[in-house]
Amino acid sequence: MAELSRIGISLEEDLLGRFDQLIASRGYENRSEAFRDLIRESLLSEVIDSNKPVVGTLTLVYDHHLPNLSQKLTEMQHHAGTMVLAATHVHLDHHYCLEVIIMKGRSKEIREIADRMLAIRGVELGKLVLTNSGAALKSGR
Ligand code: NI
Repeated sequence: MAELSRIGISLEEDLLGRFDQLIASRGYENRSEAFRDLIRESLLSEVIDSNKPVVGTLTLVYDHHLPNLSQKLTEMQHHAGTMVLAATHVHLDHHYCLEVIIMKGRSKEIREIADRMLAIRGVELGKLVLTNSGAALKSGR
């Protein structure tokens, strides 16, 4: 673990009270870990908005009875080439399939691919989560 620095923060009592309630409801055991996570999140959003490579996890739920839908999604993944690291398919029930597609690349390109997949008729739910290894947060790379 990296060397720790101690800092003091001044906050309005009311704000601190609300923060303590929030972190307790999320299961944090102390403020330090909650602050660290908030800082990491802010730094990560900077990385994501930059041109640096990130990892995207796209979750899709779609009706596989619609003609050509599965093939269309597969074709788009082949078209994205090496950006797609892995894809997992789960048959949810008689109608619906869940697919999780893990991609690596620039956030703009990952968002474009995700938006195109989400816009296809028959894709009923979906969400893209962008993240990275955290290495870029530590060293500023
Ligand atoms: Ni399926």
